[in-house]
Amino acid sequence: MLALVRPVSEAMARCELTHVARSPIDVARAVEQHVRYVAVLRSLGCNVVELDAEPDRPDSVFVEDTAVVLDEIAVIARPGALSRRGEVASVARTLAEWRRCVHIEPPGTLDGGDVLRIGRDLYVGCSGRTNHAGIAQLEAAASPFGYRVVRVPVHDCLHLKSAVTCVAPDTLLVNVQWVQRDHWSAMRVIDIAPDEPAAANALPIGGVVIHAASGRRTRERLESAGLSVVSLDVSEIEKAEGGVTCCSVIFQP
Ligand code: CIR
Repeated sequence: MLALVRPVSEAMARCELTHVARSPIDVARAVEQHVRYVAVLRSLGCNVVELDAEPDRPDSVFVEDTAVVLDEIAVIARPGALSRRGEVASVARTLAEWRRCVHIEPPGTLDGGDVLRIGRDLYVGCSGRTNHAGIAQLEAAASPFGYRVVRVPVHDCLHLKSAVTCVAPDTLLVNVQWVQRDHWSAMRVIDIAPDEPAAANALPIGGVVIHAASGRRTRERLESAGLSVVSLDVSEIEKAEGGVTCCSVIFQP
């Protein structure tokens, strides 16, 4: 697997925040946490490609939002937050090495954090960041390759993948306060621990689930379900309303 990442911006303290109250971010600590995150990706067999830092773009570490890489094409996002639109150019240039790039155009907006792929199904969050025009453009780009797009309302959180992620081929980790589980009736569902609302964001790689250390009780649930978990302290990334999926775009080169 190839993992596209970008270093933490020095300006991260000026990040976008929607559902999280602003609290001081220790950028040096965020940098250390990100270095450990990248080391874990490498240890799990990912070939890491690091984009150049974008020091003036506070949220640029959250590369997940900039693109959706399918087997056949890369869909270059058009982030819902105006301050993030400039992040996509360098991602598109880099991804062009591996995929034909299709761009989401105005008035469409789409954040990669809203796209959950399960097989040939793309579940797309109707969130504050991703609009119907953006989803329709994603559908037009992906459906010729046999992908089915399913629109999923989310509320009280930033992205679909704040509320639900796939932790194993047949298993989801879900916060049912933020998304309804009935879109996935055929799958096994693990509920997050109720006092850890942000804990549904998990990143599975090669049979291991990367998960934030702040979700200790949810981690216990994952392990009780037979999953192997690597827990990472991402406290500063969480203060920027990010999680473990947001800091990479992972695909088969
Ligand atoms: C934002 O609001 O855009 C950033 N502060 C956080 C983005 C997190 N990305 C993600 O969950 N995919």
